[in-house]
This record gives sequence, C-alpha cells and structure tokens, in this order.
Amino acid sequence: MDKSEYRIEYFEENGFVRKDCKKCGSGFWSRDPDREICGDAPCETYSFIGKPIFKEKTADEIRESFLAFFESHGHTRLKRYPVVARWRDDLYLNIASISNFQPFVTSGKVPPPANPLVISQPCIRLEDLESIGKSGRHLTTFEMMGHHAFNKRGVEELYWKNDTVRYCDEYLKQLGVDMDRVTYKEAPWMGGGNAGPCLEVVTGGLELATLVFMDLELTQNGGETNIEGQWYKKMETYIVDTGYGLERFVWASKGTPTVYDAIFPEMIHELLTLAGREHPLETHREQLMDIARLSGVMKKKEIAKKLNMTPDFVKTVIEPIESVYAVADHTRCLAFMIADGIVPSNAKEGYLARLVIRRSFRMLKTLTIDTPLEELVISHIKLLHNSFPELEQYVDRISEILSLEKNRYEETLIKGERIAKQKLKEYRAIGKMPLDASINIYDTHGIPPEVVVEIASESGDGVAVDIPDDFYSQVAKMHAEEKKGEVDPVVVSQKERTKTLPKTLKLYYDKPTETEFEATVLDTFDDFIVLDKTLFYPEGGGQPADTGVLTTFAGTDGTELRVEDVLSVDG
Ligand code: A5A
Repeated sequence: MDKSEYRIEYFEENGFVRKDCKKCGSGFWSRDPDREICGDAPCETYSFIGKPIFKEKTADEIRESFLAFFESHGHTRLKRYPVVARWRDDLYLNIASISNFQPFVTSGKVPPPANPLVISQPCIRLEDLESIGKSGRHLTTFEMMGHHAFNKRGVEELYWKNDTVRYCDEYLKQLGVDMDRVTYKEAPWMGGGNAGPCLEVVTGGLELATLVFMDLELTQNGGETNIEGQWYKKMETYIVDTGYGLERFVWASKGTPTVYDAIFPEMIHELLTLAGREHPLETHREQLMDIARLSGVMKKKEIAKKLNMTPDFVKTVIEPIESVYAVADHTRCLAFMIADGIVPSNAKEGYLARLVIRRSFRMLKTLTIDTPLEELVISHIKLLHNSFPELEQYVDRISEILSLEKNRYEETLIKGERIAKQKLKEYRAIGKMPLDASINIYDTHGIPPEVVVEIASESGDGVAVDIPDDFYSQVAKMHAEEKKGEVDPVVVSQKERTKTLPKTLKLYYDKPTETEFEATVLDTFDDFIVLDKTLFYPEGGGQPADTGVLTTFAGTDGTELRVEDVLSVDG
C-alpha cells in the first residue's frame, strides 16, 4: 500500500512523526520523536499490567462514554444486532460491527440505517478458541464499539481519515490516556473482497482499536493497487470502519493480569470457589503479574522457560486458572448464542455452539466442578443485567438446551468409545492416526480428540494420535469459513445416506394449521430420523425449523423424542 495513504493532515498539524519500527519494520506515527518501536505486541511487552493507562472504568462506563462521545459529534446511536449473522451468506456469526452492514450497505445498494452511526456490537470469534483463557487478551465474545460513515463519491461525503483520527485522539484524551504513548501503526487491511489502509491504535503494548478506511474492491484483471499479489480498484463508496475493543479499554483501565480478571471477576471467583481453589493472584501474585507482562510477547512455553516455572507449577497453578478463565468466557458466549436463537446441532452455527458447549464440559470436568453448565451461564447473565437485560428472557431456553446437551454429550462419549476403538484398529498397521481422521471422528460422531487419545493409550495398540494444539480453532475455522449452503462433509454423508430413500411427503403445505400427524420411520442415523411424511417445517429461507415431539406408537414403550432441528436433504 502506498505510503501516501497515511499522510494525514491531522498527524502533520499535531506534531506527529513517522517512523519504521526497529523490530517489525511497520510504519507508525507517534507524538514522541524518540520512539523507535511501534509499541504493539510482540515488539513491546505489556506495560499497563499493574500500571493502568487511565482511571478505572467499568464496561458500562466505557460503552456509554464512547456512544455519547460520538453522539455529541453527530452520530446516531444504534441498538445491537444479533450475534448470529442470519443476513450473511458467507458468515454464521457476527464478527465485527461492520458485519451488520455488509454486503448491501457497504456496496451502496441499500442506504444505511443512519449516517454516520455509532454502535457497540457484541461479536463472536472462534478462530482463537485455543487462546481463550491463555493469551490473556482474547475473548470469544467481545463488544466492538464502532463509528461508521458511509461515503459515496459526489453524492454524500461525510468524513474520512482526518476526522476519524481526530475523533480517536480526542476520545482517548477524554479518557485520560497519556497521548505521548499512543502510536498509530500502519497495517493495510483486507477481507471479504474489500481492502483499504488501516491504522492500529496501540498503547502500552496493547492494540485498543483499529481504524479501517475501506475504499478498495478486488478486481479480476489488474487495477490501481496491489496488496499481497491481489489487484484492487477504488470503489464508488468509501467507508469509515472502526473497531474499538470495549473489554480491552476496561482492561487497560484496571491493569489486571488478564482481560478476564478485568471483565468478569465475579464469574472467576464463583468458578474458583466451586473448584475449591484460590486465585493465583492471591497465592502467587508477583509471578502471575510477570507472566502477564510477557504474555503479549511470547508463547506460554517460552515464558515458562524465561521465568523458570516448573512443570508442576504450570500444571497446578497456571493451567487451572486458564481453564477457569476460559469457562467464564464461554458462559458469556453461550448466553448470547442461545439467547439470539442458536440451537446446538451438527451443522452450521449449531455446530459452533456445540463446540463451545463441549469444550466447557471438558474444562469443568478437569476443574472437578459438577455444577451444571446452565447454572453458570445463568449466573453470567445476571452479571450482564445492566448491559444486556434482554438475555434474562431466555434463561428457560438456555436451561433446557444445555441440560439436553449434557445428556447427549454423555451418550456420545459412551458410543464414542466403541467407534474410536474401531477406528484405531484401522490405523494399527501404520501406527498413527492422521489428523483428518481425528477431525472426521469429531465432525461425524462428536467424539473429542482427547477421548480418542485416552482410548488409544488404554488400548495398548500403539497407535499415536496426532492432535495439534489448535485442533478446535482449526475445526471452528473450517466450519466458519465454509460458505453457507456450500456442501460440508456432514451434508455429503447425509446425502449419501438418504439417496435410496423416497422423498418425504410434505404435509405442511396442505395442512398448514395442523400440529399432529402419524408417520413411519424410514431410517435413523446419528441424531437424525427420516420420516415418510412430515408436518415439521424444515429450516430454510432464513426461517428456523419447527420443533416438537415424536412419540412411538401405543403398544410400544411410548418413547418420546424431542425434535430440535429439521433439515431437508434433497427432498
Ligand atoms: N472491522 C475492523 C474494524 C475490525 O474488525 N478490526 S479488528 O479485527 O482489529 O477488531 C477491532 C478491535 O476489536 C481490536 O482492535 C480489538 O480491540 C478488539 N478485538 C478483536 N478481536 C478480539 C478478541 N478476540 N477479543 C477481544 N477483543 C478483540
């Protein structure tokens, strides 16, 4: 990206200097003429741990100060959108405030709901799933505070780089941030067929926000700008897309060892009490603070080496608190996911919810906590009372879904043992089970790789199971990226299985008001039942599936099965 993209009047008028970072080489802007590194991790360690960047603020205070600041500068405040991105063909979860307006507002086809606007949008990102609890800064669920301006050349031109940087500077100043220690790092941005220059706003080693100036679109045959081998051209629209990480601001204001300690200390306390443990902040305060300062710069293994931590210390002090942090995070994620309408399943966003649920079950087990997950999620919802009172409406749904999921999970583990043993036998000759086999076992049968490893070591067959550290991030990424509607492995196996069956007769068109019917079961597999006819309306056209109950006939044992999801597979 051309350097001239970052020649912004505001920088020149306010005494900023441009430098290239001595460590990573990135260009950055700073008020401090002596600064030599960009200030971002991993070039700089966290300097705010134990030494907050500005006066302590709660999440509610930060959110309100941000929304009010931009309101006072002519922006309209919008309510949050759901965390499930139902309006997108390419995403299941809402990953950024700008996602709310993609693709039709950003492409200029539909006018924005207000312009300019400001919002604090709860987002969910699962690609860092394994880092949650460990990195100290990643959350699955976080609020992205964003102000957006949708400009159209010659039609409506509101503001661009200069005002965006000025707003950022003024907002940080208002919070009491030491402005000599703030750097704006040049970091070209691209995603979803668009691109543009971007500034990362960094202080004390922490990236607080990114300011994206989206004005390029991908072209097939040459263009004006080449970024990483792809050609882009200027769009008719040019969009201010900013993202300020709410939780990171709260963390910076508290200087706690992790963002988790800053955001949900009550939840952490509750989990530690249930696990009969103490927070290492009480037992090993200095060590924890030292680890925290290095955690932006190094991996855990390197920190352990540098600080001479014994394997026993890591196992008995660090790993348990990391699991506590992760469960506290996951309960917040599940509150939003289920309240916003996701039902755990083997496909689409339901798959992603199940991933988070099962990861929580496993960590609760290692922490020896038997409190049902639903109770913990409900505790977290109570903590969110001021910010998100709407979540409270869904506690019954959450209880029902999560207790069912627990039963399912236990059944899967029992069934899993048999399946895993069978699969391991197939690999006895080569002595190793490859990664795609583990992914396949997880995807089609829901059996976690840890369970396969356990069974492999018990069976004495000598089959090594290859599980990378980021197994769950990989599967989450795979599922989040697979385009909606595009065939995934689960759908392929369903199609294969149902190929020889007759099409199900759709009773709901002729009898739209009826709610009871009789049918014959043609096949069952995994969690699915195939019927010869049905009143259950399947998911489609953005509408969720019907739910209900199937009861076996009189004369049999009258078993009741709950129908949670309905899919139509080739009719
Ligand atoms: N659309 C652009 C603005 C965007 O999404 N930028 S971003 O990916 O950099 O995110 C903006 C800000 O959100 C980050 O600077 C960070 O403060 C916060 N953020 C991003 N991912 C996060 C995560 N997993 N946990 C906590 N905060 C996160």
